[in-house]
Amino acid sequence: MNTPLLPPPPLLWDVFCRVVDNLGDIGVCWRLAVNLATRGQQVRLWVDDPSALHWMAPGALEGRIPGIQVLPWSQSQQTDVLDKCPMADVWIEAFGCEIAPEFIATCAHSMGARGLKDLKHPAWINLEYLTAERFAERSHTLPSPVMNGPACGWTKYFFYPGFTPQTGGLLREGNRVQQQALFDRCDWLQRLGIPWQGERLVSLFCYEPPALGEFLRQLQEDTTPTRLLVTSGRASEALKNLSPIGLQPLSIQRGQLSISYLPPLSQADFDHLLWACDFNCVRGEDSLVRALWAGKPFVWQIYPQDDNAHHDKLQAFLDMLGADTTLRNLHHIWNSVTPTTGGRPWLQPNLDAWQVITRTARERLLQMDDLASQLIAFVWKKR
Ligand code: TRH
Repeated sequence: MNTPLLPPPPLLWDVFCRVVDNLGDIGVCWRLAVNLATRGQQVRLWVDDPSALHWMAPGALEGRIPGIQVLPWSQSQQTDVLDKCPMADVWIEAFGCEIAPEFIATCAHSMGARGLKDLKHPAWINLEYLTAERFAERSHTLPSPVMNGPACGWTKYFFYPGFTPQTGGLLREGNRVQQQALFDRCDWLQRLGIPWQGERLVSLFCYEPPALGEFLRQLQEDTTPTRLLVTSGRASEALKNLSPIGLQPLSIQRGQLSISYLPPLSQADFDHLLWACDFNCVRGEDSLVRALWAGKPFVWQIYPQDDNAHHDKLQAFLDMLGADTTLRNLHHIWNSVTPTTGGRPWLQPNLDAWQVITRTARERLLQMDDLASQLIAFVWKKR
């Protein structure tokens, strides 16, 4: 008789997150922590600025999310605290944030002191930024030997999220498709107090795209009425700074355009927003992935880099997406790759075509193993 295969025992993961700017650092790390925890893992999330978790993940800071403990970064530098912490099986350095030297030293010394020198040190992973550029495939899982310090001789591994099976894949919940199928947008909009009358819904999560004013003008003059759902923070600030529109406390109406300003949403509700809308404006990294899973047409504002390195990254993404000319034009204008002048490149009549493009890419991406599952499998291979 065959013995049934037991699932591997849960591991203890230390995820390290430094908030540089915006919401993506903590947004990605929190989703990763949840994805690992729902796959039976234990996670300690060490973060220097957890403030956004108050609204992004209610209950997280109070320890109410099973399997996840949020800890202040400063404690990762306090040897008296660390001496009482069990050693983790895995370390994840998110986006090249460097683990505190005190943390590494405490772990290395404790292994030495306990005669564990020859045992495996924690699997050490440098989780990189998401890109569709080819180097992600080439660099995924490459080792990087540690050359000095108390961890000299250990090995870190690069882990690249990505859009092909040769990369680490994307963060994705196991029940995502079923949840979206059960979603009722009328209920959700009502719960948020949005006075929706059946008009087209467009979400706005962006930095300060120079084309924003032109976009709003087009929506005002369109034949189809639109309600813009503006996320809190930089997007609503960007609107405030557009003099012809001006910011109102709740909602405003101009021509065919109505605007509703949203409160900060939990990550779960941020997903609901993308599910509810007919067109999504997203930015950065995590919301891009969520827009893909939402399967609605979208425009992506890429995180800008000084030397315009983000232009190549954008092209690689559009190639991966299989974007047609109109969708490329829209992205080029939204990201100031081409000037905003002339043309009315967005919305009708291409929403249907853009939706097909998104859904086709989504089908392909759904075939890949997700990032958390790939991380778990990789760590077990290295043990
Ligand atoms: O905030 P971002 O622009 O983050 C960026 C990018 O990650 C960029 O690559 C990185 O270099 C930079 O940060 C440091 O966009 P992103 O990645 O989409 O993260 C936003 C997160 O905020 C996402 O997890 C969704 C969440 N969010 C909510 O949960 N509720 C909200 O109301 C809003 C507006 C966002």
